[in-house]
Amino acid sequence: MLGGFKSSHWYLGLTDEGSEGVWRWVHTNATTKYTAWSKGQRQPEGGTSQNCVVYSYADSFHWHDIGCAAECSTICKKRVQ
Ligand SMILES: [Ca+2]
Repeated sequence: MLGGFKSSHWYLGLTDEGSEGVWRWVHTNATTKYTAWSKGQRQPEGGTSQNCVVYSYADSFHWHDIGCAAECSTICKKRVQ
């Protein structure tokens, strides 16, 4: 069973590590056309120290930027036949 931060935050595969404030999908390098940043917590807020995006369960699955070394779960895409 997962616990703590890892069970409440999931990496999306979106980062601004290459250029601060320019959010790109790691699998295509394309900039994102859609965002769902948390408005209540004024995201993104982390500057150069927070370059990866997670869904936050505690914030109705809105997006937060966090440090890329944080231990979170991941979401994977798989083709179903
Ligand atoms: Ca950043």
